[in-house]
Amino acid sequence: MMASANAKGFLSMTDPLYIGSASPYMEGILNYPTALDDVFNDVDLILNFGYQYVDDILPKMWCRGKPKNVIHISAHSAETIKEKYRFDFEVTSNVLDALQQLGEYAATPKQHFPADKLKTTIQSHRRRRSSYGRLSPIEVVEAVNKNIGGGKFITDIGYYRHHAILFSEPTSTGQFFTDAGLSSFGTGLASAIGAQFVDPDNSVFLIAGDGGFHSGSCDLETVARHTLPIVMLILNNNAFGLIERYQHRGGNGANEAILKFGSVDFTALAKANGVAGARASSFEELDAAIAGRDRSKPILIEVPLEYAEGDEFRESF
Ligand SMILES: Cc1ncc(C[n+]2csc(CCOP(=O)(O)OP(=O)(O)O)c2C)c(N)n1
Ligand SMILES: [Mg+2]
Repeated sequence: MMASANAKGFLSMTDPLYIGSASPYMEGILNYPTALDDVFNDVDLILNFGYQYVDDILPKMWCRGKPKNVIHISAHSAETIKEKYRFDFEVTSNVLDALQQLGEYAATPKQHFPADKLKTTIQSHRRRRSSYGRLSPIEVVEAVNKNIGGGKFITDIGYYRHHAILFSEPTSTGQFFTDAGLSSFGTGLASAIGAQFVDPDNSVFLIAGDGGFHSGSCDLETVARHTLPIVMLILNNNAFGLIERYQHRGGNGANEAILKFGSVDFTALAKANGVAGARASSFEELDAAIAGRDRSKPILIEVPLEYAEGDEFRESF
């Protein structure tokens, strides 16, 4: 079983049948070029529950290896997007009822489930720590995982969010949110504000890139005015990192004039808006800053970001 990003948490990572989530960028991030082949090659039946094309688990990710039958089970018909998403059979029904009925046919896990290697690879990446004063996005996600408790985890849009999709460990649905549809960067802070209003008793963690955060940082004033105790982690690489990767792949190099920007002191920006600011250059510093925060107030923690070597850019759509 695999979860789309926003369905993460419907099963525990320790469940032997649960693979976790998938991102079109996962083979590059994990430096595991056959990850999707290993998961999907031998599969002959795909059951999609509540599937939405915008959820970022794309047909190209599973259309490999053995021929497959695809069954779409959802409260809504997917007929209108059949050109992009081909299924053989559609069940328009209450998804929970369908799941309960199917439970009677559930298979027992095989001894060597092919996705075990994927889970092991994910675990080995979790343990890696940077040593160059900058953090990898995986370390930032790990710091959130360690401190989140029953809180919520929101991402803005940038390359790092695919690391969050793979490495976050929500224990229930409704805990991890990323805008996999329109993917408008700059919306992360507004989403975090909404989440904190809806759930004032639990912590809300936002991870945002510097580029995306520049597009919505005016709402720091909103955060301060309502004393929303959001933990904002700003991953700063002075660049539109994801777009830089696409431009490199185009073969003509990257156009630095539109990808790179000058250094901005996000801690000073936070303070100018009446929000506490801090900076963390190692996993330990980040963990300490999050754990030692005043939980009644917002905090912005700027994190110098480095996409790790071996984090090859590769996308499967
Ligand atoms: C409103 C909007 N404009 C442009 C894009 C295209 N886009 C996707 S990611 C990205 C760059 C993200 O940069 P940053 O937030 O710094 O994250 P990084 O990839 O550097 O970690 C851009 C421009 C978008 N998704 N939404
Ligand atoms: Mg950036």
